[in-house]
This record gives sequence, structure tokens and C-alpha cells, in this order.
Amino acid sequence: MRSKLILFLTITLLLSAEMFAQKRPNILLIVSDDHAYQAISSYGSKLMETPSIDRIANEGVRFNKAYVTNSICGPSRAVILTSKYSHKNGFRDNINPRFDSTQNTFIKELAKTGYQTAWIGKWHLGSQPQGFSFWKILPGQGSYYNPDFLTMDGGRVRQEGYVTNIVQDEAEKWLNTRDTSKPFCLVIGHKNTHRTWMPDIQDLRRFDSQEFPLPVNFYDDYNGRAAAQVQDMSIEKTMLLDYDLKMYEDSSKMLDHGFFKRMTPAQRQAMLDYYRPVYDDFKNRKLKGQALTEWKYQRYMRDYLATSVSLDRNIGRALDYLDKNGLAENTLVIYISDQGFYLGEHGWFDKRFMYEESFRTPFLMRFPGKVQPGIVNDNAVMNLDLGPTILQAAGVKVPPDMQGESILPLVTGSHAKGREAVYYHYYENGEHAVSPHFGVSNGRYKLIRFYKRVESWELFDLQYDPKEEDNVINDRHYKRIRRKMEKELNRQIKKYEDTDAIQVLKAAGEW
Ligand code: SGN
Ligand code: CA
Repeated sequence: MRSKLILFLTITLLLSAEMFAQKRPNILLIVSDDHAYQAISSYGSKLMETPSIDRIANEGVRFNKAYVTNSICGPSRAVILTSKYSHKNGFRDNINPRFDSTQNTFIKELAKTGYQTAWIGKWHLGSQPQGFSFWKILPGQGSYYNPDFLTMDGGRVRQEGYVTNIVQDEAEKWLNTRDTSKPFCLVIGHKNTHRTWMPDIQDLRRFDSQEFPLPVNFYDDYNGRAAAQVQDMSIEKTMLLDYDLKMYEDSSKMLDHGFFKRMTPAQRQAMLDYYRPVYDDFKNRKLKGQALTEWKYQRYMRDYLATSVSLDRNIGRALDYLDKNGLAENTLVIYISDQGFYLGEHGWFDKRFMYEESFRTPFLMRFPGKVQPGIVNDNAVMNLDLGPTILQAAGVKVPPDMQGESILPLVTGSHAKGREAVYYHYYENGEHAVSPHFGVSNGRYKLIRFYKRVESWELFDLQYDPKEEDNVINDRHYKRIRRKMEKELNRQIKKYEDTDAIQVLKAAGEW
């Protein structure tokens, strides 16, 4: 009798532990690369349709004012993992690209409480992932075609196909074989839409009949903005006809490049079939000056948007997987890019600057039963907040040294107000010649201190100058605003303990 009672109690206990485990939400975090909100229809883009990302918006919340702390790949992922600014997690730039994986992360916090965790796809953090039940990552930037993957056993495997499709396949494989008695947290890291924007074969011709309007500040003269004057990321001067836009003088040169060399004969043929006629037409036109730059812009848009089509399609596959497997109701889905990107604004591609297009990032979230469908949120939220948000959703305590804040209170009906100002610090002083800078934005005004490459201050009034072309730092009408923003900047620097910024200001006698 007694042993029967013990057996009964044990089973009940096990069952309730299982039920508790089941109740905790699963987490699906999809992190893309260089995906601009200007290319997402839910954000109002007229460039293309993104039905899958729009679906997350319609069934959840779209954050209109989502920012990154440091607009570049590795550093942004390190911020997401640790919920700490670059000066705290140590991963400041891609020049010394090595994330200290022994640090605490939201993944490790989840794992401690019984979550199964995985990272599949682009990682770009130099060191091996730690604290995951499973990982399978692209080495470095990864390849669009027939990508190699690094595996947990120290191996390296090449898989045939297009990267975004394969990463989603691998994610589904892991989901199919996971331990279903535990909740999961899966991070899918996509390479799309990173340079050099190589579309999936099925999407190559997608935008051929479309002409894209030039952004209004495409011909920015960079007047009054020293850092913008010295950058090397313009469509006109920096974007390469061959390497970026696949316009090689002869096809053997094209096929010699590593991107094409690794392709199968059929993939190579598909590339030639598409790009050679474009090249022939281009050659005939004998374009120069602005006509050439504008032609480059059209080609850039066609390739960039085509890689976005594949990204959106595979996000759709992930959502469909949740539906088909009865997981949608109990899974928090988050979509974010590692940063925003310039689609011709200021005449640029790439990112890095604290100007809106790269400072902001697409960020959407679906949390059935917790977040009402179809919300648009205008609070200033950050990639820094992902960790605490996910931990709170999972009912896990947020470690006090994480610098972000859960954004759930902003979208679950409470009257939480959110942060009043956003602090930014970009460090890399290399490729694309963007001067390091830090700054603060309160939505209306933005103050930026550039250092190292150029020493300068910029102040923008975003209400009157949303395209950030008019630096009013020395305008006497903005004297009071300038002082106010300087105070805000100092407050933010102290709050996040950015000793790097303090050093810069001290050296200039400005602290
Ligand atoms: C590569 C690109 C750059 C890009 C950086 C950072 N050059 O170096 O254009 O800014 O990555 O991008 S490429 O010729 O190799 O494509 S990030 O997404 O990794 O931050
Ligand atoms: Ca990136």
C-alpha cells in the first residue's frame, strides 16, 4: 500500500513538473543581418512586400523605434546575448572579432532553468558558442551558396543549396529531434541580407521590371558633417561594379571569384544566364556620372531586395512550422536584424552611423495570449532589451548586471513608460572609414560626438530635419537644447558606465 502511494505521489509530481515545463513558453528568436526596415512592408516600405514579417506584426507588435547600441554585426550579437553595451561585454568592433563566450548570457540563464537552447546559422562572434544544448554555425560571414557549417564536434561540413533555406532546414531538423519534455529557445541566425547580396536562384528576376525611386537625400552634400564627408560607403564611389553588382568584364573572371567558384555547375550557369545579359546591356549604355551612380542604385536594390525575399520566405517557413506542430500558441517569436542599413539614403549602403537608418533596426514580436495582435509600439526599445525580455517571458530572474530592460510591460497593458533617451557607441575605425562616435537621442533631438578619425559634434532636430542633413550644433537658436542634450549624454554615459566615452571627453577637456 505504502509503495503504491509513493509511486502515485512520484508520478503526480513528475507529471506536474512536466506540465510546468510545458507551460513555460518556447522562444524563437530570428536574427537577420543588415535588414533595413525601409524594405519591410509592415514598416511602410513601398519597395517590396514582406508577408511573413508582416504576419508577425499583424499577430503581435511592431516596434517602430527599435535601436541598436552599436550598429555592426558581431558587436550587436554580443549585445543581444549579454544584454550589455560593448564596453562591458568586450566585443567593440569586427577588427578584433572575438566574443568572450565564458560570459553570462540570457541563453545560459535559460539553460539553468531547464530550457533546451540552440543557435543555428550566422553567429559571427569569432569564438565557439557556449551554454547551448546545440549549435551549428556559419564560419565568419558565411557563404550564400553551398555554405560551410561549423559543428559542435569540431567539424566543418559543406551543404549544397542556398544559405537561408539550409539554415531554416537545419532549424527544423533540430526542432524535430529536440527533447519535447522541455521548453526550447532557438536562435536562427540568417546571413541575408548581407553584402554582396546574392539572391537565391528562384528570386533573381523578381525585381527586374521595377524602377526604384531615389531617396530624397541620395545626393547629400554632407555639408557641416565632417564624418559623413570622410566615409567610404557610398554607392557612387565605394560600391564595386564587379564584386558587389556582379558586372564582370568577362564571365571567366566572375566565375573565378570565390563566391561563384564554390557553386555547382548548374548554379553557376543560372548566375551567368541572369547576370551576363545585364552586363551586356550595361556595357552598351556607356554610363557616366550620375547616370552610372543611379544605374548602380537600381542594381543594388534589385539584388538586395531579392535576398530579402528569401529571408522573408524562410521566416514564413519558421512560422508555418510552429503552426503545423501545435507550437504557435505557446511560443514567443521575435524578429530582429543586427542593425539597420542604408538603401541609398545619404547616397550610402552599409550601416555604422548613428543616423536613423542604421541606428534603428526592424524589431517585431508575437506572444499569443500575452501581447494583443496588431499593436504598433512607439517606445524607444533596444537590442539590449532582448535578454531581459526573453527571461521575463520565461519567468526567469534577470541578472542585475544586465543593462537592458524587459519591454514586456510596454506591450502587455501596463502603463510603463519606457526609456526617455537612447545611448549609442560605435567603435570600429576601419573598413568604410566611419569615424567612431557616441551619442544620445531622445526622439526629438540627437547629439553625436565623433572622435579618432574626425573630432566633431553634431546636433539634429529630428522634427524639422528627419533626414539628418542639417547639423545645428553651432546654431545659436539651439544653444539651450545643446546644453540639455549634453547633460543627457553625460547622464547616459554614467548610467551605462561607459569609461571609454569618459576618456574621450576628458582628453578633450569636455568632461
Ligand atoms: C564585411 C563587408 C563590409 C561590412 C562588414 C561588416 N565587406 O567586411 O561591407 O560593413 O562586413 O558587416 S565584404 O566585402 O566582406 O562584404 S557586418 O554585418 O559583419 O557587421
Ligand atoms: Ca550586420
